[in-house]
Amino acid sequence: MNTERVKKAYDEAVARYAEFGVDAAGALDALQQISLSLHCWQTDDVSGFENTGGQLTGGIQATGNYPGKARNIDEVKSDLEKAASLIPGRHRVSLHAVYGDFGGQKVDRNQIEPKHFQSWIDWAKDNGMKLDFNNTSFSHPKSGDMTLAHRDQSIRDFWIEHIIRCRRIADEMGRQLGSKACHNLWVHDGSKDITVDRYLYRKNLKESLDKIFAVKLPNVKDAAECKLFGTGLESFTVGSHEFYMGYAMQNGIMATLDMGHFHPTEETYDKISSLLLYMPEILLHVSRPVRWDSDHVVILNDSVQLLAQEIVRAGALSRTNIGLDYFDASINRIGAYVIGSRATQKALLQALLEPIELLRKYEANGQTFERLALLEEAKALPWSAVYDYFCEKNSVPSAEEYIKEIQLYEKTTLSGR
Ligand code: RNT
Ligand code: ZN
Repeated sequence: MNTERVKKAYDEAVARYAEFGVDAAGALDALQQISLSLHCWQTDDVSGFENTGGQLTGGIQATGNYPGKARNIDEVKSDLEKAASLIPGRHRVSLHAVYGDFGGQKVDRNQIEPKHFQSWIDWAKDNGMKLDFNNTSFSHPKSGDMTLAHRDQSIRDFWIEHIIRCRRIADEMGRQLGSKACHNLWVHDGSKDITVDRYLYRKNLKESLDKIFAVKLPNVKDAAECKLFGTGLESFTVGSHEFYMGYAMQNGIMATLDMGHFHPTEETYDKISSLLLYMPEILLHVSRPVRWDSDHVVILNDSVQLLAQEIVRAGALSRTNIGLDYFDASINRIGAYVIGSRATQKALLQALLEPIELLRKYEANGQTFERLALLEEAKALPWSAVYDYFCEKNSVPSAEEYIKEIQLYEKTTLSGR
């Protein structure tokens, strides 16, 4: 876009926001400080590089077969670099255990070590990025319907070992990169049909977690992710929201809120102010469920806007780790990163630009008409001019200009795969 026009529109926007006492330049400084954690698994539809040719299991699914899927670590890196070059600001990358650099060897999940992720750490260093990490308990012959909650002690032990190793890898990432790594623990454990021994499975999961977290690690921020249900595991999820909420509070770890993991009529944002009264930090998986936890690409919709508003209104930016989690195999995958990341940033910026002082005053005075009217009017304030300027300031294409960059990358790079 024409840089001068962007600057002019931005200056106009600054003046308009100033009429509400909102400091638009200050909002951009705040946005600059927010790092999103880009989930590596959008590059290859959650396949990873164990070279076992396995299928995605564990109640999750990536649908579509858009060409250009990353086939090796170099392609994942190249795609992440391309996406990052089209998203303003400095961001993190979240890896899954199956994305290790195994050098063609068969390394089972209970054998992975920090050395398998050293090339990722070096890459992150070279690119000025920080890393986060996730255990992979799905898509494995020993995972079936249950892992940490399994009736069989030897299966539980296998997965306990895997996750302790994952936390050690995260610790090493955090240590070398000088920024604590979030380790997100998610297991799909559940069952398809009526389950009568629910207490037993939950007790098993709790005991497994106690063993996993008994190992204290200084460079890790631990989180655990709940879920309502997975496909094929519709009747019972061992790690429900209440389960992990209790566990996280009792054990000083973070709860992860994945936007796809609640009832369709439930909104994720409303959980934030409750959780943050009891735990110091939380982790988000920004996603877009469509009818179920279908992990569509994040867009600027009500749920994401409500989430961003709640974080900003609660003054909770520094206590919220913002990760993305979706895997759409039906569109250009780099485009998927860029749309979702930029939508999340736009929601945050809108929230940072909200005329909150006046809204709070109205609320305190019981002026509910005025509050609703200003909330409506705030939707139309020129936030997009501020976002375009943010892109230009970060030397990243503004507005729709990234579309042609992605088309070009598809032509020059992806189409050869
Ligand atoms: C699955 C969880 C989990 C995964 C990733 C791949 O329902 O949301 O976070 O999406 O670990
Ligand atoms: Zn998730």
